[in-house]
Amino acid sequence: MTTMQSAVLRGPDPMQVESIDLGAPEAGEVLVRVVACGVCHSDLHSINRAKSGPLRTPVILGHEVGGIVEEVGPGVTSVKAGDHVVVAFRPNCGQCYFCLRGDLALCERPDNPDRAATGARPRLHSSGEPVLQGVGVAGYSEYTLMPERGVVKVRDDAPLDVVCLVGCGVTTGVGAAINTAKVHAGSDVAVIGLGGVGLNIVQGARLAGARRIIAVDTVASKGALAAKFGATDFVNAAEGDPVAAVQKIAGGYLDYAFEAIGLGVTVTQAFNMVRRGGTAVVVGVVGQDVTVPGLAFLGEKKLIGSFFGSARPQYDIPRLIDLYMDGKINLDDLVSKRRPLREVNEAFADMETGEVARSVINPRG
Ligand code: CND
Ligand code: ZN
Repeated sequence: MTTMQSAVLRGPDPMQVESIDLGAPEAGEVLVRVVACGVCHSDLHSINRAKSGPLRTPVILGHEVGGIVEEVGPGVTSVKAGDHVVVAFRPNCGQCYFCLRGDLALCERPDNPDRAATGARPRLHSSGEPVLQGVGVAGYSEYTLMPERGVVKVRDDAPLDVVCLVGCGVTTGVGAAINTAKVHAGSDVAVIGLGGVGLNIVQGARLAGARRIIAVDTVASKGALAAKFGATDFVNAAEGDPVAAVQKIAGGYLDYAFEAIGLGVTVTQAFNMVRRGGTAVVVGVVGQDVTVPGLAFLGEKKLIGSFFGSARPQYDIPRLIDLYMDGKINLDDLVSKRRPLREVNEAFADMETGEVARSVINPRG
């Protein structure tokens, strides 16, 4: 049994740092010492769901983890103590219909360590009370316990407090452009919402050889930031209709538009930005119905979703880290702020201003 410090969400109130008990790794499990955990908007969605009621608590959030293997349970062969790893928050089973088809992000039976929610025995406790692993990880903690398929060994020379972001935002964003949409060279692209996810869609489109990449946000400072990731133009959506503004820059409609916020209204904007035959990709977590003009489907417009960048984590995560180490993608400018665990609530307050790309939490800071 290990006792660790974790930021625990118990309902509508801010997270509090508490002592949490964690069992030793069992068969097929890996105990990871968390070096750094990024702050993703999906956790803000969870915090907001806790405020309005439907989220099960107590829960430890945080799913963008870079860490070092502390101990492995019986039968684990792909990693050993001391290995550097990035956590893949949706471990895939490798056996279901979707895994066999190669669509690992769609795995039907993720071996999710959110065990109390799935009926299995919970692994984290607070004075005997079970605590959930939010999005299956619990990264705002000194340690996390993952199934083997939920950790990916990465090269030792990559800084874990940067490449932790490959655990969600980078893989989700770059993957949405390259794996899901398969942006083609020379195409015109818009990205609506320039947080940690949207900025990575921008650089995914750049890697794919897009001609124009029009970045859209309501926060003016995001324009200069998006340029560092390959955006060719910026539209401030606070200053008027972004669909008309994007079309003016592009001289017409686009081939691809990505929504990376999680709002119905911006999904509609993305759909209206693309030309006949074009593709609007919803990456944001949209908790509401979406309205689009039905006749546009006669023009063979496509409206598609993207989950975790349609990634195959064991393949995509090391490859993205190589691209970073070779200077081909920019991760350094994603880290706007570093904070200790006790400031995790302030990191979410920063996110709500829209000014930061990503904050990174150091659980031992
Ligand atoms: P973050 O909050 O960092 O960024 C959102 C950005 O959108 C900010 O820059 C805002 O200023 C901007 N914005 C807000 N409203 C508007 C608007 N009306 N028009 C233009 N810009 C606006 O969020 P993030 O990048 O961490 O996450 C973005 C979404 O992606 C969010 O819904 C998150 O839950 C989701 C996501 C999806 C997946 C997946 O697998 N599909 C994985 N991780 C996160
Ligand atoms: Zn995320």
